Amino acid sequence: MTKARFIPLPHYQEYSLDEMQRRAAEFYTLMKRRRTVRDFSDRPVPRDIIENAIRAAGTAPNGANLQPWHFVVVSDPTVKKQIRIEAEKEERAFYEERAPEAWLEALAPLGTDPDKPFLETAPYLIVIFAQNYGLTPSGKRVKNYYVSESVGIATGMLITAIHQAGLVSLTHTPSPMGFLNKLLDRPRNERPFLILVVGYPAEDAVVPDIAKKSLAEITTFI
Ligand code: IYR
Repeated sequence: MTKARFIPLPHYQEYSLDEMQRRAAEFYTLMKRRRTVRDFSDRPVPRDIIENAIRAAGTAPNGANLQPWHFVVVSDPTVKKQIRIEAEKEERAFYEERAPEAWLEALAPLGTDPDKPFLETAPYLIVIFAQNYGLTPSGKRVKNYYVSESVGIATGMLITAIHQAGLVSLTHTPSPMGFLNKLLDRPRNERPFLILVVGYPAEDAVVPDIAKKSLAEITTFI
């Protein structure tokens, strides 16, 4: 059995109560400005911003610290186009055949449809893969734990990092997404989790007029 090794908690920063309250309020102010955007500009974005956002995502808490994720950053126009073609195929089947009426009704306020031009317009598609199990170099399976929770948390942190940097993003989930393994040459232990579309908003970008639930609606203090 491997023995645990401990070090003093590094870099913990305590703030005064005033400062903590100010920081909490300020962070909420920052986060409530985030909107999911579907109208992207093709303005280029320096790669180091994406690299640091992914580094931030990679700090996420996760099952047994096995870090069961892989991020494929797509900026190649040919690959983006292939992803768009495959995604729109699935989306057309979803919107025109597969989606139950109630699902389409739930989506109606968002105004989404099967056309996904942003998959080509935006400078980056970050395709997030969840590693259902690990693979040793010799091909042996290693169990991973709480994979969806871990990758979900990392994805949330990635979205936050992108917003904090001053860019916009869209969580896009063509379903099924199996085509991404083939297109991006990812191994069989990985399943596509979602595509995060990243860039600047188009100058004339619009977003649906929808609201978040209030604190009282989403919280119970006991
Ligand atoms: N995957 C489709 C449909 C879709 C589903 C949900 I739930 C959304 O919140 C938004 C879209 C699409 O990307 O259009």
